[in-house]
Amino acid sequence: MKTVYTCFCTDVIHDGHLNIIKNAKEYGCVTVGCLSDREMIRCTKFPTTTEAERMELYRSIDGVDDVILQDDMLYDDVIEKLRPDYVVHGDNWKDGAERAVREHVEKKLAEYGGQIIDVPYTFSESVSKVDRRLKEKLGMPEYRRKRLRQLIGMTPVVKVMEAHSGLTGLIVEKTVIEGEDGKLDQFDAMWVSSLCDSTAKGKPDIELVDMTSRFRTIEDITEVTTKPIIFDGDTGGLTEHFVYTVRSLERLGVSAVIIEDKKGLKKNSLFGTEVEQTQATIGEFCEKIAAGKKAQLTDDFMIIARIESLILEKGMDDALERAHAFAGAGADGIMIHSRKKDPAEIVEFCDRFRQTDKTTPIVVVPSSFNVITEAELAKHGVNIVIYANQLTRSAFPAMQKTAEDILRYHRAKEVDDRLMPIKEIITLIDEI
Ligand code: SPV
Ligand code: MG
Repeated sequence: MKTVYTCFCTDVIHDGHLNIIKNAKEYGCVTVGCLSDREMIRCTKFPTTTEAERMELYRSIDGVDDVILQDDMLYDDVIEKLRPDYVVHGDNWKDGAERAVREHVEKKLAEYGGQIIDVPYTFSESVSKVDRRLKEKLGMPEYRRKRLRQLIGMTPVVKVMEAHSGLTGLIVEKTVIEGEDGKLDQFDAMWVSSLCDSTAKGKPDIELVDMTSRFRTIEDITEVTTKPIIFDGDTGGLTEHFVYTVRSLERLGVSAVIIEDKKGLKKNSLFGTEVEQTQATIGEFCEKIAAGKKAQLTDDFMIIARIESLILEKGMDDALERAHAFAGAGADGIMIHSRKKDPAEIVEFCDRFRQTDKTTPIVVVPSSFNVITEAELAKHGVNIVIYANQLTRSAFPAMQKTAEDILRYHRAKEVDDRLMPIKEIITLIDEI
C-alpha cells in the first residue's frame, strides 16, 4: 500500500477538500496533515479553530486514514518523517505565492522518488461561498478583536504595518512574499497611526483630527480587510472621554488601543525635546488606564500603555518605574519608545523589564532604531513590532516627484515608466 499525503490549512471542509481526499484515496493510504497555527498565520490563513479541533475535523472525513500535525509549510518535517510516495494538492498551488512551496516539495520528493499529484482545483459556487463566508467571518468585530491576543500566543513576534485608508489596509492585508527561508510571510496586523491618519488628511499630528474622523478611517479599513487593528489613541484625551473611546473601539472590532503618558498639547514623539511636551504623572496615567479597563466590555480588547520617558530624556529608571506601575494599574501591554538610532536603550529597557515581568507584552516602534531585526527584538522579550509610518513615507515622495515632473515636462509621458499600468489600477480592487 502506497503512502499518500495531503496538507489542509482550513477550518471548514468544502467540496474541494473532499475531492482531494477522493483523488488521494485512489493512490493508497491517506494521511492528512493539519498545518500548525504558527505556519497557517504565515500563509495568510488565520485559524478560527484550534489545532486539536482541526485535527478532529479532518479525522471525521471519509477516506482519511490518519491525521498528523505539519509544523513546516515547506513540508520538510512531514516528508522526513513519513516519506510519502505521493503528495496530493489542488493545482492552484502552481501559481502565485504558493508556487515556491510546490517547487520545494517537488525537489524534496524527487530525492527518493516521491511524486506530486496536482488535482484540478474545484471552482464551484459552493466552494467560493465557503471561502467568502470564512473571510467575512474573520472580518467581523468579535473575531477580529480577539485576534491580536491570539497572535501574541501563536507567533514569536507580531509584525504590524501602518494603514490609514482602505487602500493601505489592503496592502497590509494582501502583501505576501517568499522570505529568505523559502517560506511565505506577511504582516499580522495594522497600526492606525495618528501621524499617518493626520498626514493623509493634511493635518498636523496634534490630536486635531477628531475621534469621529479617526473612527471613519477605521471603518474604511475594516470594510475591506480582516487583520487585527491596533489604534494609536494619542494621549487618550480626558479620562472622561477615553472611556467612551474604549467602548467605540471595541464595537468597531479594534484589538488594542495604545495611549501615551503625555498631557496637554501632544506633539509627535519623534520631535523629542525639540518641542514642549508634558508627561503625565504616574498617578494620573494609572488612573486613566484603570478607568479604561473598567469601561471595557469584552475580554479581548487590550489597553497598552506607551512610555515617553526615553523620548523626553527622563531616564531609564523613570521608564522602568512607569512600566511596572502601568502594568500594575491593568495595562495589557507596554510600549516603549525611543528616537535614538542606536537600539541600545530599547534593548536595555526590555532586558531590565523582563527581569521581573516575564509576561506583559512589550511593543516597540523601530522608526529610528531601524537596524535591529524582529528576531533580535524578540530575543529581548519584544512581542509586537510596529512599522508605524513607512507606507506613508514611501508614497509621499513618489507622488511629489510625479507631480513635479508632469509640471516640468507639460505632459505625463516622462513619468509613465514608474507608474502602475492603467490596466492594473482599474482591476486592482475586486468587485464582490
Ligand atoms: C504614530 O505613528 O503616530 C506614532 C508613532 O505615534 S511615532 O510617530 O513614532 O510617535
Ligand atoms: Mg501617534
